[in-house]
Amino acid sequence: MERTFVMVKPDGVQRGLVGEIISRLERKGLKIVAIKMLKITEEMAKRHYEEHKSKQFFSSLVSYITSGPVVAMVVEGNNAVKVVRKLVGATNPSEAEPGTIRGDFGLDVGRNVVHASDSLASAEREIGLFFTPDEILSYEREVDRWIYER
Ligand code: DAT
Ligand code: MG
Repeated sequence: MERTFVMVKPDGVQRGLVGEIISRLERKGLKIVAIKMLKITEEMAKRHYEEHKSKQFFSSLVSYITSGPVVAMVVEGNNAVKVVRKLVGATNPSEAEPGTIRGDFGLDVGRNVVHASDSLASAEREIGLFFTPDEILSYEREVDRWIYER
C-alpha cells in the first residue's frame, strides 16, 4: 500500500476548507494514517520546498506557507501518490479542472490551497520531514473490503 504526504496550506485553513479536503480524500477511499496541525518554521519551509530554491517565487512561497497554521497528513491507498495528485489538480488553480480541489477552490497559483507529493521519492522525503515513525498509525478498516476487491 502506497503512502503520500498531503497538506492543507494556510489559505485552506483560513478559508475553512480543512473538512472539505479531508472529506474528499476519505470519500475516495483513502485512509488517513497520520494528521496534525502545525505552523511551519522558515527553516522547515525551505527544506520542504528546496527543489524550488532558485525560482523567483521561492521567497513568496516560503512566506505564504509559514503565514499561518497548516494541516499535514499521511494518506494511504492503492497508487496514493498519483490518485491524490489527480484529486488536487493542476498547480495553477485557474487551469485546474473543475472537480479537483484546486479547480474548485482557487484562482491564484500563489494561493493553491493544498500540497501533495509528486512522486514516491518526494512522498517519503516529505513524510520524514513532518512526521516521526511513531506518529504514523497502522490500523485496519472493516470497510476496506468494500473499497478493494482483493
Ligand atoms: P505543486 O504544488 O503542484 O507540486 P510545484 O511543486 O511546481 O507545484 O510548485 C510548488 C508550489 O510553488 C506551488 O504549489 C505553488 C508555487 N508555484 C509554482 N509555480 C509557481 C509560479 N510560476 N509562480 C508562483 N508560484 C508558483
Ligand atoms: Mg510540487
